[in-house]
Amino acid sequence: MSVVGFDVGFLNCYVAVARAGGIETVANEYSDRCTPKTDKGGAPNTVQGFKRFHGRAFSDPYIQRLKSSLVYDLAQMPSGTTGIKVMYMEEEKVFSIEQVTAMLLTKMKETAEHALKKPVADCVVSVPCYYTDAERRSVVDAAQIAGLNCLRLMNETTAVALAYGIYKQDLPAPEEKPRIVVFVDIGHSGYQTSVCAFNKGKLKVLATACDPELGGKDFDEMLVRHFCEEFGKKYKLDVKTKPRALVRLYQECEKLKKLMSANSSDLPLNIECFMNDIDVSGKLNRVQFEEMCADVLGRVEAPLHNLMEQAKLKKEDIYAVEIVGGASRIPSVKERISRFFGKELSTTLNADEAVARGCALQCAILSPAFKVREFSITDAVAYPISLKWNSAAEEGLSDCEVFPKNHAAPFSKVLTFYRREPFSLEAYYNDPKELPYPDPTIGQFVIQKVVPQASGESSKVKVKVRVNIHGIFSVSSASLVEVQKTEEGEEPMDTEQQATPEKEKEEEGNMQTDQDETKAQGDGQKETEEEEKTLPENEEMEESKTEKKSDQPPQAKKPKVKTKVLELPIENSPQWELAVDMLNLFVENEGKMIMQDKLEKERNDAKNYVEEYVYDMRDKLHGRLEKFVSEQQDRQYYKDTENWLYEDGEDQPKQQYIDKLAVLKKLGQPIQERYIESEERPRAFDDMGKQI
Ligand code: ATP
Ligand code: K
Ligand code: MG
Repeated sequence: MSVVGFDVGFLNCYVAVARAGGIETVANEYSDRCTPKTDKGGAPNTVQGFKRFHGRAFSDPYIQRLKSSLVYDLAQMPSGTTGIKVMYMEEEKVFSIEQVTAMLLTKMKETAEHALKKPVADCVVSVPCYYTDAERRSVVDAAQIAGLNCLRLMNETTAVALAYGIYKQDLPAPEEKPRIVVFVDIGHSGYQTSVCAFNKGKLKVLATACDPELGGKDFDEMLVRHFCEEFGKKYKLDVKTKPRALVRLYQECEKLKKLMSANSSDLPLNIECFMNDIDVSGKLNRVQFEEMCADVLGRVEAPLHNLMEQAKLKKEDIYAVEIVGGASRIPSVKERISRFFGKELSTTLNADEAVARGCALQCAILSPAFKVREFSITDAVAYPISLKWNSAAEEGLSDCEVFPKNHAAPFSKVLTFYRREPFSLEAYYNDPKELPYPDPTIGQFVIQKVVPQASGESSKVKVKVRVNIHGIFSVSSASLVEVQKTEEGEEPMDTEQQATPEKEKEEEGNMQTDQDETKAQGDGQKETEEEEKTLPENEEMEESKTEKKSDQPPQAKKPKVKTKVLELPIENSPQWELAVDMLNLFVENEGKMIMQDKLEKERNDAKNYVEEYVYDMRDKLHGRLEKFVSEQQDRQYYKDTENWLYEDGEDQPKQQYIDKLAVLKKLGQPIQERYIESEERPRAFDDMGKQI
């Protein structure tokens, strides 16, 4: 069984694999199966930067705003979600975001398989901690399309925290005051922070705060803007009109930005034949760079404030501030963070690899095949989640916050309703202004097959809601407690008292919790069970309690009654969920494309063999084999094949190359044989001579 972690970055992706000796990271590139389909020339030959299109409607203002700045075109999928126009096998196609990410994951999977020399299925995939449910579900689907078994979607900052904590020998004992560490990850597209409490063998995420739109790309943007202006004045060039030039300018500006992190002196930017055959040049130093990026830099502090406020921590409580992510290397970014906390920053983790390594470590913990140090990870809910439902008493909508912000995750809770018929629950994020996302809906969940008790009373329905190991909310199960008549034929009493004794505790409140998730997954993680104390304003519960009290005083003696628990079917309709038949189709298509890739690779290999053979023979035919060519047309045949490879032979079916190679070898063999014979003959005589 394989143990693999995937960091799917906006710009850079990393694969980490676990071996007996430890975790090893393998960088890799974006999938080149498809190329961007666009009428904007000069596009790169891979599709990149699509990480933020998961779980979003095509009409989402974020998507619409980004559309014009992309080097590829977007399209609306039949379901309303976002797709990408690409060229696949010289044909224009639209792939859904799940398919595009699946292609990337397929490539990363192959990289891992190559490193481990065995098939890979189990893995942990990173996502930004600010991803919503729809975004997360979309990534889980992508993993499935790629034939992966994603054991956990792991928040990037949590992966970093695990990579930090698991090897630390000096963490406070479980009963001691925890060590509080802040993690900052600034990548190309996003800025994430978290604050975690560490004790021996465990970490708990206390809070997270992010700016999903602040990253290295914003600094590139400022540089590009600056040089567009400068080249406009200096060379009278309108760079924005030439996409190819613009793409090159972005690349050069990114390089310049990186150089600037190590140098404070003037640095040159030169691009030959930039536009209209003009060479351009400019220069910049760090002070100027920081001036033009003042607005971007000004956004570094806000999430840190937010983080500390949520966790109700003071700067003195912070043991260390660990920074990772490529853009955390920018000196002025570091300075801002360091100044905020009033302390030196720690860079004990590998800035590029920490996320992938953390994911691989989590995969190792979850994998029964791998023995690692016990380490429990409690993550935090990123956005407060509420449920609303139609009140049974027809008094309109009721609602209740089931998971407040920063609530421990994974986590399950049980809600109790008293109903006579099927009912529906709507889950939503109750703080829309916090959401980097226009629609607060999480999904609709219909609890089906609810019937009244034989007595005509409402049935007690227990609904289990949870935030699972991927950080995704769901209504995971529902059951109805059916009260059966006693043998003596007595009418049963109120439901509260008929509960089995060990269940009684649960029913004190109408919301009860247990952290079954990790247990269900069998990952052996021990997490402290918590009891949820808050009672939601559940009218039904209140009503039925009052009813009960008036009908049957609780102190009445308990009759012998039997209860039966019936599992109820739930109809789940999460927002922007990929329909099952679509998912299956995508799985099938990915399989076909993997086959196609394989065929294409074999075809290429066959072509390469012809090429190699021809070039090898060309040299030899002019060298040591020269005098063994009896027929001049043989020599001509090699020449012709060489030309053919550049013309018709450029793009032929695999069999053509195999046949060609066979002919070449057939011609070449007698020549080689004559050569060997002439070489061996004198030697054979020598040997014979010695023998005599
Ligand atoms: P995200 O986390 O947003 O999905 P990512 O994981 O692909 O993106 P990283 O690989 O962490 O991003 O960081 C890439 C960014 O870091 C790029 O903008 C890159 O230019 C920038 N970067 C890398 N090295 C340096 C450096 N030495 N100085 C400044 N910026 C750098
Ligand atoms: K990365
Ligand atoms: Mg990253």
